[in-house]
Amino acid sequence: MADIKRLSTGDADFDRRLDTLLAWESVSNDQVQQTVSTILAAVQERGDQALLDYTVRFDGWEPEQPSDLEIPLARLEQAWQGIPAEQREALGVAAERIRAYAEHQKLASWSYEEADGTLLGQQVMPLDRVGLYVPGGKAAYPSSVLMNAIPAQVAGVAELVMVVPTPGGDLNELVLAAAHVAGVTRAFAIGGAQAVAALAYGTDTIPAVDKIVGPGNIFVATAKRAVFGRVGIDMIAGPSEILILCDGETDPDWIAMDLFSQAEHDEDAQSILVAWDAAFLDRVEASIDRLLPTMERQSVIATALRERGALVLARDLDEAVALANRIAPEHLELSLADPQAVAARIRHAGAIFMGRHTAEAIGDYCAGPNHVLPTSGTARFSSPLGVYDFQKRSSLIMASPEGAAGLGRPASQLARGEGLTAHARSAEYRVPPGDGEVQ
Ligand code: HSO
Ligand code: ZN
Repeated sequence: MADIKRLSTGDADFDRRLDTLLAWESVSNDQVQQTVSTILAAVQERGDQALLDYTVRFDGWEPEQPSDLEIPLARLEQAWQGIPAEQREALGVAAERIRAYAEHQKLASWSYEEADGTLLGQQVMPLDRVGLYVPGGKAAYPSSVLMNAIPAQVAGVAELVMVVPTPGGDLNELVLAAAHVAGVTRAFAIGGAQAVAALAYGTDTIPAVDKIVGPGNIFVATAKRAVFGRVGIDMIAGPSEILILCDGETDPDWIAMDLFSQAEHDEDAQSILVAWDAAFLDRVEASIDRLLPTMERQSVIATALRERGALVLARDLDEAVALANRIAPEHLELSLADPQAVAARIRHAGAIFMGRHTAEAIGDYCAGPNHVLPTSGTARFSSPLGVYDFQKRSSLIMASPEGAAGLGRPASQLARGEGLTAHARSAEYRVPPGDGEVQ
């Protein structure tokens, strides 16, 4: 039988076992912290020269001068032209759908006028310049380039600076093609903590950005955490997760493959099925056994299922929904009858895939919604990456003379309560004589 845990909510030790299964610690160790702070300091002090040195050391190729680090836009276009037509077509379809969805997310400015003529509102503006980190190793996903860059472009960000490590100087054509179709404005062949540092502090060659987005390894994640505050960051993403709630009526092969689809990302990925029909869990387990040997990434999937996967027997749908809210998964599939009614009861999930026909995998590529989602239970307090992450808000206040008088009094009361006389008098100046100063 498949090497995947079987849990039942009725078991005495269920809570403890589930907590153990969900535990995920993304904090980096002292060694990583130390390395990252050395790299950040080096880039801050020595700029381009540090980038050149680290590129030789970590990426194994030797740029002659800093300008060699830049990937010209014409090179992105060349990659776009050079990939097979079917891939170009697929990237194009995905880009268009991601863009259309993102357009719906755009926040608009608003304002309203009060009875005395005072105007209040919120003005929404795009960030000026954003850095997009694209990993170069096993997780070099062109789809992630689209998911990170397109919302920024839709927000109206003028400059989109991509960095991508190029081990051995080898560029990934699909990544470059995706950057082209997504509207990246500058690209650099650098990676690791040094690329994050360059984007945060700027060098003679790399422009400093306002926010850094995109996934990366532990060094990149640690560097992003470290520069947060000087620049914005999106989130610190953990391994992929899928939670499936199934009423037992979906083809068990479909369910097994959906579990595999996230398990194949990473040995640490998490795939969990919750059903309220024990015989169905047996059928899915049989599908796992039969299908696993046919998978290209069999060993990654097997490890992920063994270490972090589970088939969970719940008492009923209500208990399954409660479990989903407790787990707050990155991806939640509702493979059951009336998925919309059930979705309305889900309070915590990065993305909800409704119905038997909605494979999570289409969401990873081309459904339209973003595949950069909160992981490790962070869906309790955060949301998918979206256009709003590339927009910021300014408050607008315009007091009418009448409003200034009306608000001057409570403002000066509170200011004097705080012992701030300049505040109080500044507000009182706008209160016409006779309306009375507050003492
Ligand atoms: N499922 C991943 C995204 C991805 N899948 C990229 C395939 N390519 C996010 O959890
Ligand atoms: Zn995926």
